[in-house]
Amino acid sequence: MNDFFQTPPRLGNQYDEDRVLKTYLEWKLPSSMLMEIQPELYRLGQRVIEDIYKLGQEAEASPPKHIPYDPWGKRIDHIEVSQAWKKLDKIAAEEQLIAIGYERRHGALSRIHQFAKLYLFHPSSAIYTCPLAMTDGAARALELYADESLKKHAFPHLTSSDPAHFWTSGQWMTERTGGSDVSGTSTIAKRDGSHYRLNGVKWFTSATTSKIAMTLARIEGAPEGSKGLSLFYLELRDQMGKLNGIHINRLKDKLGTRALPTAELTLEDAPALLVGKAGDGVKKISSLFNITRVYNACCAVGYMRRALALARDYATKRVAFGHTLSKHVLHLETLANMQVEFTAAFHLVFHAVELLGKDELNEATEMERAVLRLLTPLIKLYTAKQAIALISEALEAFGGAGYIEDTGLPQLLRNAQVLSIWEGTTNILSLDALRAIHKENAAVLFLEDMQKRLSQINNKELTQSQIKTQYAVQKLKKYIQSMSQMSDEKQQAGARQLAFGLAQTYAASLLLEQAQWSLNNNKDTLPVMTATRWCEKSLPELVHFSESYKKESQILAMDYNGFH
Ligand code: MFK
Repeated sequence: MNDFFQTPPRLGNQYDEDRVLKTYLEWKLPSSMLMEIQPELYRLGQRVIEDIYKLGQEAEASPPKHIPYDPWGKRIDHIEVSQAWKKLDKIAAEEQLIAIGYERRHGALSRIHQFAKLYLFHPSSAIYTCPLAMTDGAARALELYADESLKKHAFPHLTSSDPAHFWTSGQWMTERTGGSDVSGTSTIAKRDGSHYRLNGVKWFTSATTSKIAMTLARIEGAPEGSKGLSLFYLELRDQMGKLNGIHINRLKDKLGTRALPTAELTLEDAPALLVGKAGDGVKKISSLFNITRVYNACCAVGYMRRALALARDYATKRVAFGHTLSKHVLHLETLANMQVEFTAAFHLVFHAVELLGKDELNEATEMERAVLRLLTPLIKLYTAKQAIALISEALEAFGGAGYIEDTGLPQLLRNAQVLSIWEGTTNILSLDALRAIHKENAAVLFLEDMQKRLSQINNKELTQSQIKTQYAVQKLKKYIQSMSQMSDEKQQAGARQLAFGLAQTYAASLLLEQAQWSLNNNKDTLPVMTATRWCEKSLPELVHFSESYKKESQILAMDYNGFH
């Protein structure tokens, strides 16, 4: 009998083994700050393969349950979550996963510290990063728009590192009429003394066990459409733990993110506070979802790195045709391309994180603010697609084992699939990029920023890639200039390719800058290989949309030209 058993993949310390993260932090942080936070990152890098990993797996295996009635028939709408999910909440507070971003002990660089921890935490956390993302976004929206008394009441809880005081938040935007277009929101807010009462149905409410939520509603008599919406704050339960005018209709049965309770709710006179003045609800909640979109991208790169770490380790163990996979050139080629994809995504995300920190402290230049505005939808849309593709490839690197539940691998792909859907789909974010280009003139400054970064590349090893990227910037510039002659329809048809092109070219400029820093500082040539390969393979081609191209797209999309 054959007594062979395959050796499973093993994860090492997720901070210590992550060359890309460590190099980035060395590049960006003053050495005193790095020395201070390194032990903490090392410790978290170990926890995410030990206790946090186990809790994440337990939480995935014990999804939440909705208990509508107590044994005596009384409506209670209890959502029972696993002990593991509760412990992840406690760990998130203790690890200061939100607090670091708001204590701002390292000024603008605090966001880099915080997101480095979130990036390590995410892949083991059963997506506890979802409530954290919304909590961080709610803290930011309250910081910007709430009156002093609401801020004083809620903000310290959202940013607390004490599990006994820490609150998480939900973000309820989606109704049955749709999540991309919120103009049909039918939740009505009626004034009741100093607060409001909300009535309506919310169709997707993630992390429904959170203490508070931020939501959109139309104040009685306000205009139709999205312009008539206002932003509201509500607390889900009263002092006794009873839901405040909220009925849980059911929990969603989802493809992934199974540890995370996502509910359909009916609001019946639910008490709520108006955040800021009436109106401008979408604009105000955009301060929240612009944060959750950065989280989404950070979680995408966290997942990419995890999938690669597993596939890379397995390649040193799995033997096929007489050799380990790591000796097969085609397999190496596959892993190499995945590593390049991940590194490009990593730099896009952490550059946005760096700018976010500066922007929040009013330390960003006009150019940096414009770049952040455009980069936020770009990183969200681009890294989500990369993560799904890369994780799918990583599963294939395990052969049949990648398709088997208890290896823990399918869970990665299922969970990653949500990244391109929630917080705005790829197309909605491509249109948001257009919004940033038109409303905030962001493209001009974005292109200038790339040109400036590229003009500072002077290592001869990087010249070819520098020239290729400069050429790509020129193509983008020409395309963007030509948009002034295009109808809105044509601009929209081209929005996704433009968004991808901007993201890919911006990534090239960052990879080149990082490669130059590495050559000059520690003589490491690996980033040169990464940048070179990215510039060889991943710079964009742009289609110019004509009337006949548009007609062809319609025929192809509907697979019908009247012929058959
Ligand atoms: C692991 C990480 C986890 C992440 C957490 C996941 C939790 C899941 C919870 C959810 O999924 S919640 C649902 C998420 N839903 C969305 O993200 C909405 C997607 N749809 C859009 O983003 C639409 O573009 C949008 C709803 C914003 C369209 O609304 P409108 O009202 O038709 O847009 P309009 O009129 O262009 O913009 C209204 C104002 O907001 C304008 O400002 P002004 O009033 O000054 O003109 C816009 O400039 C501003 N605005 C819109 N998007 C903005 C923005 N400002 C800054 N940044 C943006 N992104």
